[in-house]
Amino acid sequence: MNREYDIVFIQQHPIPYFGISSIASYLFNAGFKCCVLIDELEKNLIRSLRVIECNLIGISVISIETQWLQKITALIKSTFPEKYLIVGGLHAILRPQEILANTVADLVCNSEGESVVLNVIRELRKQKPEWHLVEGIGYREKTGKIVLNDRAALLVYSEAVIESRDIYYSRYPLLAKDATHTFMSSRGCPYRCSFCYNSSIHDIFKQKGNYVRQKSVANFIMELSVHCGKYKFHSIFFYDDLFIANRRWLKQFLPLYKKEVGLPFICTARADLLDEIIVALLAQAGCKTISFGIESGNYQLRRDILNKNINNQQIINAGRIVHSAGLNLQTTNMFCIPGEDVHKALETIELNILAKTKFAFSSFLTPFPETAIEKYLKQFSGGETEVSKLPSSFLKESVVHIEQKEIIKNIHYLAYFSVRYPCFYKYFTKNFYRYKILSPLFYLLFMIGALWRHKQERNISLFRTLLYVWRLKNAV
Ligand code: B12
Ligand code: SF4
Repeated sequence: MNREYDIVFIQQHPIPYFGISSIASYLFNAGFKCCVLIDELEKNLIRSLRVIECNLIGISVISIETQWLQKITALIKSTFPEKYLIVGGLHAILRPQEILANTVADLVCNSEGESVVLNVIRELRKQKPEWHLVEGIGYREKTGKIVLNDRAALLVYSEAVIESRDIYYSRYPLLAKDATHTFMSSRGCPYRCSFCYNSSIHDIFKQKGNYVRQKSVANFIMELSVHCGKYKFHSIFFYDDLFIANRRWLKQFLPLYKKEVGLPFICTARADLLDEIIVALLAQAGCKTISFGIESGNYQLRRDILNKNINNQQIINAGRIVHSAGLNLQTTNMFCIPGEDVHKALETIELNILAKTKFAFSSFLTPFPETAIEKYLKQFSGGETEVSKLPSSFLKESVVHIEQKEIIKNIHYLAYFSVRYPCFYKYFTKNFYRYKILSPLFYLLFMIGALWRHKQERNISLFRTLLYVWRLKNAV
């Protein structure tokens, strides 16, 4: 039997997306119906679409997914030429023109999707939609000319809307079985590290409200409690860009969280915002792991190239505070940064060891579209980042040209074990990192380290870890 919806969302990877969940909750609150199809979980996406009665299809995309987007839009449009296709997501916000130029989508959403999708649905109910009236979209005129309307105002969190992931779990119960569920209390981050989307997003929405927003404590506690009441899981990962950004909010939230929810959790932080008081509050509320970006062990690179002005001593102090409170420290690090040499790359391992990092995550610096680092690298290579040339994962390959790249790649592959076991660093890494021929072996070690880190951080069995990684194999 056909089911009727106002919009069906499509995404590539088998994980609940916060963006789609938020739009779905907003629509539900306004009396509209939607559902989601995950390409990697559907046996035959087109067949699934056939049994859904819906005039509007919305696809979510980040910059690394543009090839998938081209393929999927072409397939859907050739099968259902009468349906409207709207593309949203971070890449649509960053490069809306490019999406309309390179795909057969009818509309692009250059803003946050909540109010935009609502207005698009309403417009489609008119006999003749007037797309020039809808803020936050781009479209093609009959002549083929691409028109981008003004961006829509940023979402204001409403107490009436409780974000829910039922749209996912009703169709894919398997997703609800993850041991750790992720939540976001906020959008954006007040800082502008050059490699992060926050370095450009503030300017994009300059006239449209404050990009950094947080749900009220009451609303977020309600969201967590409703979710915990419905689904069984062991721990929470607060996936906010910077969970500890607002100290006052945190001081209200943490005691209530302990009382009403009480599950162990991991959260994101910045070394220069951590002190004994905040770490103690986090620990009392059930925090087990704090994650912050060291990025590079070299202060000049961190400050001048990455625009993260936190000095080594602040990082070491923060790490020690976390450690003394009995919590694990997880750090994010990057290699192949312009100006980096082997010596500076090794400093990254050494600073992590000094900060007593337990789980070091590392990747290659990747110039994602419209970030400040992309603009910086343009000066060397000329031209914008061609998204089709971005590596499908920033864990294996680097697109930045630096002299000692092949050796630095080895240091990255060995980073996890080097930080976790300083003896391994002293006796193995330091003796072998220069041998390019050993790269495949080091990459294998990197993958084993990544698995092990995931298992330990979430305190789950190896079997569950393998299942999770297998499911997300195309997204890591
Ligand atoms: C969760 C997450 C993931 C998830 C899900 C990604 C997703 N598409 O949502 C997974 C694990 C799959 C993932 C993977 C990767 N990620 Co990621 N991820 C995030 C993270 C932390 C949160 C995304 C999020 O939910 N944001 C909050 C919601 C509310 O915002 P939103 O998604 O933009 O949604 C709003 C609008 O875009 C719009 N919208 C969204 N979808 C749709 C659909 C329609 C139809 C419409 C109309 C509107 C619309 O409305 C939404 C609500 O307002 C972000 C950082 C961040 N804070 O955004 C990084 C981020 C998106 N990831 C990033 C990267 C680099 C990756 C990886 C490449 C990393 C890697 N492993 O190599 C991979 C890519 C995998 C692949 N091969 O495709 C970068 C992307 C840079 C870029 N320009 O694309 C980010 C920005 C991190 C960063 N700081 O730079 N990621
Ligand atoms: S502190 Fe983290 S989230 Fe904030 S801009 Fe820097 S990298 Fe992005």
